[in-house]
Amino acid sequence: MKRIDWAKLDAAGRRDALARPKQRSEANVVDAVRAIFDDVEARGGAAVTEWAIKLDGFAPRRIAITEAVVAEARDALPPADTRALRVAAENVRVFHQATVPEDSKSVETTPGVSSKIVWRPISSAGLYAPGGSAPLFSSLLMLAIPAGVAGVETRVAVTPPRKDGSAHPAIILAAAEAGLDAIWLIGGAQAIAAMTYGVTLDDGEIPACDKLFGPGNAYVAEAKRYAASLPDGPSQDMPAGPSELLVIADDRANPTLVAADLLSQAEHDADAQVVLVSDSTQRIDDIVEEVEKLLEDLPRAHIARASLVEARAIKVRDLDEAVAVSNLYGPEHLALHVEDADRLVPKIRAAGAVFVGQWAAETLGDYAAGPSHVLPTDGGARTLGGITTSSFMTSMSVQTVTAAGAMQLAPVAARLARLEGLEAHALAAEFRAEIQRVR
Ligand code: HSO
Ligand code: ZN
Repeated sequence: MKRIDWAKLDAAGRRDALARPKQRSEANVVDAVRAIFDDVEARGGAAVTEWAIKLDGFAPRRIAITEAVVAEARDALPPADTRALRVAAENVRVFHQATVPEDSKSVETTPGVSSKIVWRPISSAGLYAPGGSAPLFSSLLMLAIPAGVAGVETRVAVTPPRKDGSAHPAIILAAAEAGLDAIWLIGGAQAIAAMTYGVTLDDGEIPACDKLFGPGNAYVAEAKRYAASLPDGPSQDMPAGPSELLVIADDRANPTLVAADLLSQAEHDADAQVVLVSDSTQRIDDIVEEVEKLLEDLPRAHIARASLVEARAIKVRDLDEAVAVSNLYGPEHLALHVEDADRLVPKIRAAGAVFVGQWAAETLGDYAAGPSHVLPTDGGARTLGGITTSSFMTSMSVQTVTAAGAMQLAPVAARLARLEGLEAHALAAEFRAEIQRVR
């Protein structure tokens, strides 16, 4: 871990200390994604199949989530795994059902002029669950369940095939828990291109989706970004790159718990971003020592070590300064290992998810607390929230006007229209008043 004394840095030094390394959107990634998209646009399903075989070794496969398929997946796992998955799914469902955005009250701004905001589900959502070195069936739950609760009619779920071309049984069970009727085994930019243009494949159709969701590697992130830039293309949820965790620890923080939390994100990815901020040099020393100790027995220590090369331990003056550092960084996850952690929450302005106090392990949130773990990275949390049911919905204003309301507001609108030089606008307002006067 790099040790940093915040007090010794000037503004530029502080910015550098919190900078995320540039690793994505490198020219080769951009070019590769462009080539795939251009090919899929021109040749459709044939291109998708060829790219999938070339890059992952297998043609895209649709697995229907039938009773037989689910039973087979269940048999392949210990019953305790199936039960744990069910508990997680249930918590995610309950949380999202309770947090569906509600239509606003109707607001009368002028007598007879009333408006409200109403929410509607989007029609189709493309859901990407990453594969890579670990099958992230949890990400499938965290996307597909909120989408289902929001009422999205068409949920298209994709995930890369395993090395042998199959799906992990937990992916099948997660799809079943989320009520999906199928999951497509296809990953990478080719999967995103398929959901962007809509393609016909040997196993059926992947429809063009209105919005694309989910974390992924550099190619997937660039593919989503590119898809969203296309005229009439799908929108995307957020930049979701390698995992990030910032821990604020005071001098009473438990070094083992903090170290375990830091390693839990470092083990995701060599590019994972881990930041420790503390007002106690002694505690930083204890935590760094504990990290080394725990690393010895971790199966993914090589990945965690690679991530820790870029990790930072920042000494600050006090906890207010720690919060300021965190707000500047805007971490995907923020863990508060401090006494009376509740006290800090009102000061936090930028984080995808906040874990309050030593019992709130990020791991609990990653799997089973309820809120979605699909969250913005790369500083996105400064302006964007993570996935909620509202991510799968859109809102619109509904404006209702009585004759009396039109009479009263028409002169105001007409004047402003003429001020902007828009005569037809002015007439559209004034006619409303005039037809009432002649009646
Ligand atoms: N921490 C990841 C989510 C995850 N953790 C999936 C375990 N599995 C999101 O940044
Ligand atoms: Zn995680």
